[in-house]
Amino acid sequence: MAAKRDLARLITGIENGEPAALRTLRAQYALTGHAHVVGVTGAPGSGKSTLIAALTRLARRRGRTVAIISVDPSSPFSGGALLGDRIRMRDLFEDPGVFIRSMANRGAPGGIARATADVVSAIDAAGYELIFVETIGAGQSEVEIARLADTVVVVEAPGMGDDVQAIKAGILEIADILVVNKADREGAERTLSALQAALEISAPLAAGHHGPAAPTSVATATTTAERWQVPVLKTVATEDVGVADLLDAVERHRHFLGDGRARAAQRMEQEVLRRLRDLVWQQVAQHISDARLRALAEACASRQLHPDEAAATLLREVFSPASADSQP
Ligand SMILES: Nc1nc2c(ncn2[C@@H]2O[C@H](COP(=O)(O)OP(=O)(O)OP(=O)(O)O)[C@@H](O)[C@H]2O)c(=O)[nH]1
Ligand SMILES: [Mg+2]
Repeated sequence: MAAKRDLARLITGIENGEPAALRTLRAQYALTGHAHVVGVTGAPGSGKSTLIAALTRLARRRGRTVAIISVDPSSPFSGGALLGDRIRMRDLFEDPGVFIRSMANRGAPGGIARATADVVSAIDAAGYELIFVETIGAGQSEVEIARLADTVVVVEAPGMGDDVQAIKAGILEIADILVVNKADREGAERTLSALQAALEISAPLAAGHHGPAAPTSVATATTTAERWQVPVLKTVATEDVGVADLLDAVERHRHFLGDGRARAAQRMEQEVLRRLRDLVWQQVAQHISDARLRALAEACASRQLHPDEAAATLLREVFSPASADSQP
């Protein structure tokens, strides 16, 4: 396994979009695809970091190497951590078999989802077996990050409003495992049954965030035996209660996924298209001159040209520069 220091440096390079780091990443690509990537998402303060810390300690006792990526500025894993939290997790920071990294939340070229995907890839290539990715479960970018994961754990806590947060945020659909953390708190049972009820409603429609296309044939896709039953588990992360059951469920889900080639290919279609979109935009943007853009914008402002026409004009000019002279 690569030294933590080297890995940390590579990740900084990735975050800064350094060409050398991206070259290394591409060169190492064949080494990736072995880690089990587990997304842990949920409302702020639901106990995601505490739960990940507990899962990590247990996974270490089971002999696995673990990495934790936190896409969450207020996390105990990141710089803004409360000192007390960091001290409580010092054993993890000092364990050579544990790599912890928080993502810069802003400014990553290509967006945080892309940067996170690349960081996961770097950690995967470095040989870590289990990778936890912590995100706050709100908004599109978190859902996008969750999609990177093989297994998505959605964490709820009781008493965070009458409605179940996961349903509101629309992240129930992406959950492979649901957790009611802080089960020592009042209202845990209510949250648990609310989640179970919500699951029963959505279960016939969705088969986890990987959708029904993962099985290799239509015949297997329709058999219930192939369908993952989303478990709803209770935990008290601060007291290690239910953590072993949760890690068992995570491992069971990995088992359920199997070697995952078909699923990976399906996910790669999206990945390739996303990168194509970025690439096309970069290439197009390169060829648009500020002066030309300003001229067209002025034509739009004086209502001589519709913005759609302006955009179409620019596109045409980029792909056939020779005809540019004849344009308005
Ligand atoms: N009573 C109780 N408190 C818990 C439990 N799990 C976590 N906490 C506490 O809840 C607070 C928030 O926990 P975190 O692990 O930081 O929660 P988080 O979801 O990572 O929070 P953000 O990263 O800020 O979204 C901390 O003070 C924890 O000690 C639990 O099971 N029971
Ligand atoms: Mg956190």
